[in-house]
Amino acid sequence: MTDAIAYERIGDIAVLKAQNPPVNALGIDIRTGLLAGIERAESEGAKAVLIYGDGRTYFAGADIREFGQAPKDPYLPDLCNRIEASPLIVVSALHGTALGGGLEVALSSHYRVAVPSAKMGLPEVHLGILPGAGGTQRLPRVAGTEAALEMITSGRQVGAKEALAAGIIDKIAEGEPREIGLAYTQELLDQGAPRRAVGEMPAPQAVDFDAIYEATLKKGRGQLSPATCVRAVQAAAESPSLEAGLKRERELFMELMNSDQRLGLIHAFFSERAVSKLPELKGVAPRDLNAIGVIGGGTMGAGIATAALLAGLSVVMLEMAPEAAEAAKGRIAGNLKGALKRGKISEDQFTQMTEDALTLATDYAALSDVDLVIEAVFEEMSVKKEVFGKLDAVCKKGAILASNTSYLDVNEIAACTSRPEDVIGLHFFSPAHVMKLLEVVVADKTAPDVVATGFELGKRLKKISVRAGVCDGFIGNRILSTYRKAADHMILDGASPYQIDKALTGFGFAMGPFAVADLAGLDIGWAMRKRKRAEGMDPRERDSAYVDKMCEAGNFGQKTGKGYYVYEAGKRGGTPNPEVSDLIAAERAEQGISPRVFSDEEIISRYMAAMVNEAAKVVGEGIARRPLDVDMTLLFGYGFPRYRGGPLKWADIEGLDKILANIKSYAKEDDFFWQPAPLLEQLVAEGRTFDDLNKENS
Ligand code: T1G
Repeated sequence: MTDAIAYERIGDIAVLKAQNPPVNALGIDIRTGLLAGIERAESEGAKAVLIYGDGRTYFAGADIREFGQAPKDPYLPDLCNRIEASPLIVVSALHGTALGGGLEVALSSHYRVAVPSAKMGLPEVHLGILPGAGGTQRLPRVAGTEAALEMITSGRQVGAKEALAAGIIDKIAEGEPREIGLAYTQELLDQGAPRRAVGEMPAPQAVDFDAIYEATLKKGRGQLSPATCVRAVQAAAESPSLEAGLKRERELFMELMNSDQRLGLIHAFFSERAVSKLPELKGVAPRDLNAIGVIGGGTMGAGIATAALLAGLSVVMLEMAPEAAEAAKGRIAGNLKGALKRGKISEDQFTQMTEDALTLATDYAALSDVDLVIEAVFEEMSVKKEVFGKLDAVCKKGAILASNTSYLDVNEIAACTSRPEDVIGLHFFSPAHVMKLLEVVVADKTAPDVVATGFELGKRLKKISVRAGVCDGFIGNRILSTYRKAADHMILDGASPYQIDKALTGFGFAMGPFAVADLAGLDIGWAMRKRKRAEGMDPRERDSAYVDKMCEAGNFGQKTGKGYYVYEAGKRGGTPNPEVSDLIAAERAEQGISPRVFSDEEIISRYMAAMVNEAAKVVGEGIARRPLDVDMTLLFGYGFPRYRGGPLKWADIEGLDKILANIKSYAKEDDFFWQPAPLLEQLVAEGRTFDDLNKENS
């Protein structure tokens, strides 16, 4: 026996308790312990076996950290078959989250009881794989084909009630898993209940698997695992035996296990958890965080206030005039009504948030007692300085002064206060109560406990918080402006915005850069180009004015009904705006450019090379601490396809030497834009990867 599984005998029942915190992952020690426990129970004449998990949960799946290593015997699929084949009745008592291989162990047990709060599911699709220990064969046998297909292709967790109704579990009981497990097992023994192997149940009904496969593939936008799951469940319905179905499941599992998408999605899984863990914050306690102030009740300010209210914080919303404050409240109430409609909050909670937790104010004095203030006013340095000057005068000692600026220099903002150590950037993404990303922008003098409080706020708001240093555009917007430029250059040289958007949605992005520009508003980019031109651009930098002409004509994208695309009321998406092609043709003629043909492959290579190169500069300069910080920023703030793991994970898989070679060949046309990042050249020269840096800096 291993320590991972404790063996105990209670009467006729052999009790196997899993003790592998934090989530009883089914690593080698657990698997070895389970097999030894079953064999011991059988050899010592027990009549039944009870399996349950110590701590916060039943098995939450295979040990993902073992993926990619040489598999060790006993293998999970074999262990599940062995449990099911036991002559004793085997009972699993579920609590916490019985997920993936965990639910598969439960399904190979003969009976399942759960506490009311238990959740269960087969989320393997989210890791780019499929349930590989019999889940695609056993779940449809107990829950039916459609229900199993929905659970497996979505990876959704279901609650105990829904699981009972679906036939996944047999009983719900209040109490500790050990107690309800023992009671139920004894009840079964007293009733003389038979062994009941799910695998011996009739094969599930066949459905139109081809149609479901095609629909799932389309919905996956290039992600393979959900559609591959359909083929595995199809094997359950169409195979002559369980063994044959399990064999097909294994083949499909290995196909996905050996895929780049599996690498990308598992990188995303662990990076999502690592990104808010900074070595420099070890042992640094955050400051108190109960009441916050928000200045500016526009879309961003109202979204930030909404996120804070939903997280249980009290909010003082400061506006310049009562009407503006009421309008802000209206926006916040509108956001909260959305949460009410989706059942995220109750009517009472809605009222409590809008009437008690939210306070409107027009006088800065109302902010004198809050723990943290977030400024979300007009993106102009002089306005920011005026606001921070006033905050410095009224806020209590120890209050944190944060700016939601998306570009401006947080050091310069901090310098206009007497307490730069209490100033930080908290860059939310619109809509702020929906978008998961939060850039925590650390200025030169920001105190460690202020940084820790920024991350604490992110955790409370259920954000993915990423530490960023101060530079123009921090991590995300800086990299965005570079790959956007690469796209603009391709348009000047012959590509069309629509071909570029199509190539990148084919690559997995939810939207292409030009559809995104229309969504965000073309006036934002216009203001930025005007600011840059006023500051003076390097003459070697390529520029194009055709978009400015669209803006001068009042076409700002979705909000004006026309931009790169034309938008009809009530219709999703837009159709290409014919005026754009004319403007581009005129621009090329003016710049004396003869357009050439671009393949989708070249468009993606150039776009991604620009993104990876700038990201390598951002990491090289320490603006981002680790490559995974960049990956999470692009995943949660810029629609980068999760199954590719992020631009730097993608680059590792693609091959850094290949990307550097591309950059060097593009530099022959434009050596001002295509300057290889020193870090990229260093990694290629040393034969190292961005993942090596992640490991060295975590
Ligand atoms: N393996 C290894 N480590 C795991 C793990 C797992 N399955 N699940 C969680 N952890 C670590 C996690 O990295 C973190 O570590 C800590 O536990 C707490 O997790 C054949 C092959 C269970 C709902 O996909 O969804 O079975 O950061 O911060 O928010 O079919 O973790 O502290 O060092 O997320 O309370 C299928 C994955 C595997 C479930 C808990 N199972 N886990 O959430 O805590 S594939 C999954 C989760 C499989 C078979 C196949 C969540 C959770 P650290 P946490 P949480």
